[in-house]
Amino acid sequence: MVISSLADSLVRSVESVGDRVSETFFEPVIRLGVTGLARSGKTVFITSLVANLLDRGRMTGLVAQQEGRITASYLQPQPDDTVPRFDFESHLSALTGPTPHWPESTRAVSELRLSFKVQPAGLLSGLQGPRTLHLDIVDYPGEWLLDLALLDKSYEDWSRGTLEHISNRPQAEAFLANARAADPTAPHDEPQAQDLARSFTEYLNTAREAGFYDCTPGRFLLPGDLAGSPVLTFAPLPVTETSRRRSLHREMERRYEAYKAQVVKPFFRDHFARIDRQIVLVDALGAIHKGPQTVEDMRRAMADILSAFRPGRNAWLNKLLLGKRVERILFAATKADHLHHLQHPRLTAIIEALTREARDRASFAGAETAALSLASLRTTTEEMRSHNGVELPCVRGTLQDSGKQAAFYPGDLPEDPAHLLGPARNGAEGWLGEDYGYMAFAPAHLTLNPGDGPPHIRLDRAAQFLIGDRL
Ligand SMILES: Nc1nc2c(ncn2[C@@H]2O[C@H](COP(=O)(O)OP(=O)(O)O)[C@@H](O)[C@H]2O)c(=O)[nH]1
Ligand SMILES: [Mg+2]
Repeated sequence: MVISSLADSLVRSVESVGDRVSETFFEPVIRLGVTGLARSGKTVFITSLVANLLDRGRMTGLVAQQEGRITASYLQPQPDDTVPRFDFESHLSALTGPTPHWPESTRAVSELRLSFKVQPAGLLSGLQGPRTLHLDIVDYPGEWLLDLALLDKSYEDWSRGTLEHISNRPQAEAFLANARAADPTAPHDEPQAQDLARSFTEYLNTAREAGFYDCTPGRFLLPGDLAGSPVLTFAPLPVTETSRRRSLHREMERRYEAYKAQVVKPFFRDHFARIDRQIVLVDALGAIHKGPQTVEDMRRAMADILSAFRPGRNAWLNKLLLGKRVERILFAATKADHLHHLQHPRLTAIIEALTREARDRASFAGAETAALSLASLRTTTEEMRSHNGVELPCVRGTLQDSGKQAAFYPGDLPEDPAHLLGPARNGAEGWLGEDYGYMAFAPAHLTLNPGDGPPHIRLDRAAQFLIGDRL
């Protein structure tokens, strides 16, 4: 059972503190990055993955598990003392406790170390004892990868591009009026700077809620402990020529540069550059429900996010990586428990098409890529229901809002993903045929058998792709 093995793993983690230092030198470590845009399902994914790697009854798709070679797995103190620990225990008890609920959203990077004792496979299996492998899982917001593009841009370029890009967005009206009213050549005035930054941040948040994904600088949305500091107190301004020292323009520029140097670069240096394997989570169903514009916007954001994995694109990053590559990247459509399994291949085809460009680039750069659809936590059961004489493949679960049970048919995803992505690319206002529904389900009450983690869909296949070759 999850709870007992949790207690057990905590005891073990205390025992093992003493020999941590020697371990790190001789025992291999895989750093797994978990990213995706806000609400794509990162926290739930890591929580369920770890729970299912501790109690592996539902992980038959993980070959080492199938072969009975994983003799133990346990949580350990993570190696990076300055990174917050991923709060696995609280998140798991939210999902699997007596009143199951979704964990609260997190706002920053966090990390967790899970270690395995594994019996070697093949010829060596009888000769060697078990070896130890550490899996460091790093959770970070996908929005932070979008900031990579800022490194190439001066404040003027960024301002011009941003103002142009958002000029037609109703969410940006208030900020744009503010920015137009400001005189960038006038002396810097802190209340005015704060006012501009505030209305720009408000724009970013409302745009994000309206379904736009291209909302950078990323840390404006998830400020964490930087909230209110000067590195987050700037905004794009209509600047034409260089202004005098101490002008609003020059101070905004200085802060923009500080954001790049003190927020963007440290993230890439301390976290991104050390990743060996990566999973990118995508809430494709949520975007499809919102409509073609959201789908297109998400496709672009994915392409931008993934260009970080394309070495050579950015000179600074290239130098930092020194030839190190992410070896494997998995693109996963999350929350597949909203669909009957008959529709899963179509969802997978959509995620493949959505990330196509990015996947091609990554594989040119030597990273192995794959796409699949998964549910980190399965909240539904499947059933067929007849409606006007047609049998519809539905899912049934507990509705998040009312707590009532309901059967749900989200609509028929097209066999050819181009039927969705084409109209999205061409700027269609709505889907031609049908609308795609979306229902928020609450996590189901669970009674887990000993040795089983929480129910999921294809989490084991994801784990096999990401770490299976090293077990
Ligand atoms: N039905 C279902 N919903 C999920 C699943 N994973 C995430 N969700 C939903 O998506 C929300 C955001 O997930 P979370 O992991 O917090 O996203 P994050 O912001 O990327 O960390 C959750 O609160 C759930 O409502 C899943 O496997 N199944
Ligand atoms: Mg999260």
